[in-house]
Amino acid sequence: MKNILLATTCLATITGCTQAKKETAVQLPNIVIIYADDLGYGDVGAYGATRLKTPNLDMLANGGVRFTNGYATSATCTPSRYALLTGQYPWRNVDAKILPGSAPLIIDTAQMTIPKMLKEKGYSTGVVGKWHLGLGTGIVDWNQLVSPGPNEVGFDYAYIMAATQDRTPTVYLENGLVEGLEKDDPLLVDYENNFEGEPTGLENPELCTMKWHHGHNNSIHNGIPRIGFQKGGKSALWVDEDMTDDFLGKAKQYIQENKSKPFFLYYALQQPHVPRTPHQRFVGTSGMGPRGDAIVEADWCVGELIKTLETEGLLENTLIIFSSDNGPVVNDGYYDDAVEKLGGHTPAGPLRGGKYSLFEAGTRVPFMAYWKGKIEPTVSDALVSHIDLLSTLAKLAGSETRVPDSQELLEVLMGKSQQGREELVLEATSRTAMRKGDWVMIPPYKGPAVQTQVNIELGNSKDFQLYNLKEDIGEQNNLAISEPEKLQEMIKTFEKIRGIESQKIQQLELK
Ligand code: NG6
Ligand code: CA
Repeated sequence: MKNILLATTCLATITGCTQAKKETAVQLPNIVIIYADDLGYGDVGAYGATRLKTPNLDMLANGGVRFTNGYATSATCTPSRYALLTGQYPWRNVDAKILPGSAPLIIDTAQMTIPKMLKEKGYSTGVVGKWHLGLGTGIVDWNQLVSPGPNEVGFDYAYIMAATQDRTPTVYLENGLVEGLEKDDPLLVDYENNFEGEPTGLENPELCTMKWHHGHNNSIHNGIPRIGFQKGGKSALWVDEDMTDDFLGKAKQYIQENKSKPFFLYYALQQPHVPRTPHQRFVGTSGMGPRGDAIVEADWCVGELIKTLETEGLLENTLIIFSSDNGPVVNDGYYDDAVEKLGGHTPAGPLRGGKYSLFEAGTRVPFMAYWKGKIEPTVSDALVSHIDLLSTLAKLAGSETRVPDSQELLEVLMGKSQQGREELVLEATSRTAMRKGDWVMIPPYKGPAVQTQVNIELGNSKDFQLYNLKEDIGEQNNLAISEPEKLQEMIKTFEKIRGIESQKIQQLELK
């Protein structure tokens, strides 16, 4: 009985007025969230990509609900993942910023999370892939149990990389322990100072098979210079080109081992974040260099996961949600031909900006929900955010749990309603903006208009910006002056949610 939801069914009798309550056993669905890293709105066939082929993502998008206004909460990874799991806006937590690999866990172990909520309903919960939410409480000894981490915020099983593929430590952790570590070769990690005698990307370019463009010039592993220093732990270091198979293998295994009860799997793909290291069998498959090849590889992973669910007879009882943590970036710090081989492909699709940007491409991402036999193929223009998944999945699992920032939108997720959110605060590198209805308002911000190293427009301007996304999806016509009433309405809503005093907004944002 543990794994069933007791649903109440009302039976009307012939007389029409007598109702009897009957408890019907309904099996709770498995839930899989597949979360790509830096995949853009325009990187998926179903969202308009033509040169890049993503048949498995297209199957999910075209066979389920394909959201056209689906948002990550942030234009970078850590805040987005924080909000996804906790249902809380990342700007409420000052620590929800891009983290070094040595950062402490930023989710409070007392905080509600999707896996915690689902565990309470009898689910097994697992995370496989990129974590990037910090580990431990301060100074981590990588040679001991690293805790708190995913296991302390709701996951029964965790097989993760600590931060990002471009950050040390370049090892996997399984339930808090570095996998494959040998006692006589301890792993040391430092983000301030190098370890004596250890080569770096800066001093030893001859040891690098992948060249750094900006940042990424500390410790070298597998010919790739990273962010952060590390030493030792040689037996535990990952092989970048095998990462896809390593994570996919664990994700499949998790499904196979947990199929007898409802499970929640958070499968956090590392693609197409830098360094892009597709396995040899994907090299050259996109004709667009490693970024395109990594997307083809990620799409293949999605197909393999679907196949596993199908083979295990679970596909009809599994809700699959696919999205990306933030928008696209082409050159994010390595010379990898991504810019040169882009051709006519537009990772952001029709949107302006990209990763790190307050413009739409920073946070508006591919977002789809697929459930064979339960969700009808639908294109939904409803405004939805990853932040809503906690309350929405709670409703699905029969849980009473709700958290304030997270709206319960189960009917929308199931494609039965197009009544999404009314408004949403967007975040990019600690700056915030306001989406409401068809409109977006970006307050004035100091700082460069373009981040030249990554060649992305950040959304900064000394003036307020106001765009009507329905008529101007590419945010070309600033209507802040011609639509003063709309601007005021947007500012008011923004200030209310952000808790900023009206007359202070300009000073505050310009600080
Ligand atoms: C930036 C890195 C970038 C990427 C990003 C995090 C430099 C110059 N740039 O600081 O390469 O790692 O952090 O990306 O170091 S995210 O998707 O995890 O947020
Ligand atoms: Ca990311």
